[in-house]
Amino acid sequence: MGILNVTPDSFSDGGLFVSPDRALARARTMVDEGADIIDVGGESTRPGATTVSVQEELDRVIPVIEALADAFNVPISIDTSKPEVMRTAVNAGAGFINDINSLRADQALKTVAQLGVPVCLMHMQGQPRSMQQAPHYDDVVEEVCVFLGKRRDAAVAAGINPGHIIFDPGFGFGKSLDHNRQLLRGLSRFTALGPPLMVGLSRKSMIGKVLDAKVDQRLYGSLALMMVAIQNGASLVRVHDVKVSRDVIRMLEWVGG
Ligand code: 7PM
Repeated sequence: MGILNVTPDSFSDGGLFVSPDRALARARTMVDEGADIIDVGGESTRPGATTVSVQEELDRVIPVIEALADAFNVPISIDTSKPEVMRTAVNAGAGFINDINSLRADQALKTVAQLGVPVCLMHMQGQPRSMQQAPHYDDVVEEVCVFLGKRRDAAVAAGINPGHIIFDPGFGFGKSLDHNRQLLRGLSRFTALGPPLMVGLSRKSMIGKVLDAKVDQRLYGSLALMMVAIQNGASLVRVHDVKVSRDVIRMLEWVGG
């Protein structure tokens, strides 16, 4: 899954891809490099970020989704927590919902059940604005497992097809460096829950902390963690750098599981 940010304050792309033309060009590169899904996000979820209005988010993402749907056959994912944005995005051509809030917004479960598209349920402790202030767990792997299981139960109870559910432990979302490390080491516990597992590790601050590296110096660290995640059972990876990630995956496939 290639990341297409359409937020002017996006932490690593510097808001370069706001206009539909630029977004389309960036998406074309990722498709050519082997992306299977393009994840379009218009709501910054970085720690400390403030919220965006429904209208502002629609204005950012809908023209881009329409242009992508017109230009490519690649599935489009909408990265949002807002039911109105989910609905409008799917009507504009998106076929996948990526919700860092795990459909906890009012009407989100019902909306996705009606739309009938696959959905990624991600774990987050707290809210983006404050989640990195003092993340706490007694057993992070166990607590994330329990959370995802509950969200799956809520989704299925709301009428979402169980086969449409994907899990994501939410690296960096209300987690300390050591919590992220424990999640990576314990990732196979999540695969055992059933749904396919997605991970987002690309350029995240855990890499910056370990390597003392700014966001543009985190590529090799991202690839290393992605490889660990795949070896521990992840089947979807959300990345900025599609070509090099593809190379790593092809080499892993060549070795064989
Ligand atoms: C800090 C934390 C900075 C997160 C930036 C981010 C994920 C996601 C994002 C993820 C899924 C980023 C983000 N991360 N969706 N959206 N999983 N499913 O790195 O890990 O782009 S936002």
